[in-house]
Amino acid sequence: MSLDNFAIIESTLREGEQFANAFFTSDQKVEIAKLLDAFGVEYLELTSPVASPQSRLDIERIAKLGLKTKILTHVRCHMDDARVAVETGADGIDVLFGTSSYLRQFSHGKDIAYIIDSAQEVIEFVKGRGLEVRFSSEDSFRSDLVDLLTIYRTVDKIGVNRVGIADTVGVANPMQVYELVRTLRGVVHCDIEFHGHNDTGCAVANSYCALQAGATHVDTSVLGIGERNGITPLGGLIARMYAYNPDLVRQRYNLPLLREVENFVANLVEVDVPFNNYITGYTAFTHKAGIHAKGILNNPSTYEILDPADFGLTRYIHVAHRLTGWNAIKQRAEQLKLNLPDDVIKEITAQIKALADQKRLSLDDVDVLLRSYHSQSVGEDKRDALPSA
Ligand code: HCA
Ligand code: CU
Repeated sequence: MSLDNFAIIESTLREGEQFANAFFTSDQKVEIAKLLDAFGVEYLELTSPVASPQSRLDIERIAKLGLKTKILTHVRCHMDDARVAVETGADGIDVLFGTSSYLRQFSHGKDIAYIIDSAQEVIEFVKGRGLEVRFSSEDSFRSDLVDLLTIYRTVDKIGVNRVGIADTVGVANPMQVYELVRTLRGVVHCDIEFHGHNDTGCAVANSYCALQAGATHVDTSVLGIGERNGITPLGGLIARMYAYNPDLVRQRYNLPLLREVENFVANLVEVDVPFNNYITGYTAFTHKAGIHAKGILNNPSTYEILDPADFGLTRYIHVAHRLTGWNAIKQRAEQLKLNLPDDVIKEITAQIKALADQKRLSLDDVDVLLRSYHSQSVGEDKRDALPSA
């Protein structure tokens, strides 16, 4: 399986609903679903229909919208839930079981034979209804490897479409993810999904390593919202995949919509988009040091692996500070349509650096200086041109 065949399972409307500040009305869910569909994600995962009556109605409503993206709902690996889930109109059901010793001991207390029996019943039932079914084990990285592989091998034989590995507590590192997915790839024939929490900042790297090791599906949410500090952010995964294959990402996704969907969700859950957010952060395309500015002006690829124009964004060169360089100042003069020779630009740059050693400068300060030099030089030109008395 090649990295180019990855699919995004966008879980803002499931994992994202588990974010502390999340409350989405039915209309807001529809709006998020439509935006993500227009963006081009392959799947949307929606909160379990047994979570609440409105959750069930919302799946039914979204499933009827006729979106291009496939609709999944997410339930416990239990017939009570599966019976309701198959009636919602969803295209597929993601089922989940806790296999870690913590969950077996402190949560549901079930043994592996019981897990396999329930999985078999649920998978056969969902498949019998003609729907796609995924089986995933919660807290996979703190589960016994032999147990895990036994369960996955069995569900693969039963005919599950996909098995899922979940780093529920965000404990895994990229090499561990690679190892586990690689091992699993040798054991099952079905697709493999990765769901990674971001407690130690590894979610994007872990997702990418999962794909490198043969996973086919990655779970994301807008801005990474979810339990605690969340999961793999959609924008982060997009940035990562773009770095790997820009053409593929440009073809598949409507990239300028990323900022729109992020702003929409940020607003609903009352958070700001972080300044250092992947792609859309306030400083994501801002260049500062003189050497960087010069490189960018000559060829943006010198310091940019992502082209802001692909995302409907623009780069910004920050010139008003002591790390500035004359190439950046010259560019600013040109933007202002002030024609000044290079030696004058260099003199102005020296002045800006001296001033910036004293205080924080604004772009206005730079502009005032450029303009005053310019009017001086124009004045001199005019004087030169005056007829001599
Ligand atoms: C949870 C469940 C889950 C499920 C992931 C999956 C997790 O909220 O605890 O279905 O693959 O992180 O384990 O989000
Ligand atoms: Cu999760």
